[in-house]
Amino acid sequence: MTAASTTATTVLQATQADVLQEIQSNFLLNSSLWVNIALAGVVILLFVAMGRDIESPRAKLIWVATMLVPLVSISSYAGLASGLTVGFLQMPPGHALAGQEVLSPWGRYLTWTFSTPMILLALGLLADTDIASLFTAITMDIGMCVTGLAAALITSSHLLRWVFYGISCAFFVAVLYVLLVQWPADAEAAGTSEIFGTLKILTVVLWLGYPILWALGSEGVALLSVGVTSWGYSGLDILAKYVFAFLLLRWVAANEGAVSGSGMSIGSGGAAP
Ligand code: RET
Repeated sequence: MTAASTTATTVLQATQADVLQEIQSNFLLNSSLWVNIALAGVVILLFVAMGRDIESPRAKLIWVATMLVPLVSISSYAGLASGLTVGFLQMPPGHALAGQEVLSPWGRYLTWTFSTPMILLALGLLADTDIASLFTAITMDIGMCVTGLAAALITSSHLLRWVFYGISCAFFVAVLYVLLVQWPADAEAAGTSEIFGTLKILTVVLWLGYPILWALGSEGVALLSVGVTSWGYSGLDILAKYVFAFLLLRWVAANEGAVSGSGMSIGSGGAAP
């Protein structure tokens, strides 16, 4: 075995304990994870309290979907902080960190597959959209997360990392189309356009930050360190998840009458044909 391949083998065989040690020795990275765990814990308790009087089925469904956002988040960040969903990857030739062992918090991309559909479900229910549109947004979003995970994990080819990044962006465009073009009309018809408009802008602006951060961070052109990238995602998460969910739940709790449908009307609802 050559010296280079011995190093590669060692890197790939890094144990969870090695990864944990690396995370804990990086204050910036470690703090970006624990701040979110603490915040998610507080937010979960707050949301339980805020939703205790909600009774109508559709409002309840919005509440459960919204509650799942910090619940997935606390699990996701605990996975990252323990080292379970973080690994060392050896970047392929052509990458700015080619040949180096780079710490990859891939668990983030995996758990977005579960949290972001909940955000879209809550928004779709708020807009009282139809099931085809809801299905489109959620499946395109899952496609975006899974191909984003692939882009982060590929170590065989630098080009293919960016090919998957491009595919993920294409899925993202479909999500943006539904959010910006289809659902505003549905929300208008449902009488929820004011709060929908606020949450739509918050979502679109913040979600655009994620692919930018990916491209600038160690997964992409490596202009930002792992710790700075992680704080970037943590900051975006705080706004895109907790602030978003708080605004939504506060509105639903105060305006339950406006979303008091059965919660089973999806499929027949939506804007005018
Ligand atoms: C990636 C990289 C590949 C290209 C694109 C991405 C988009 C990610 C987004 C993530 C949103 C996450 C949220 C999480 C909350 O729990 C995967 C970074 C387009 C938009 C809101």
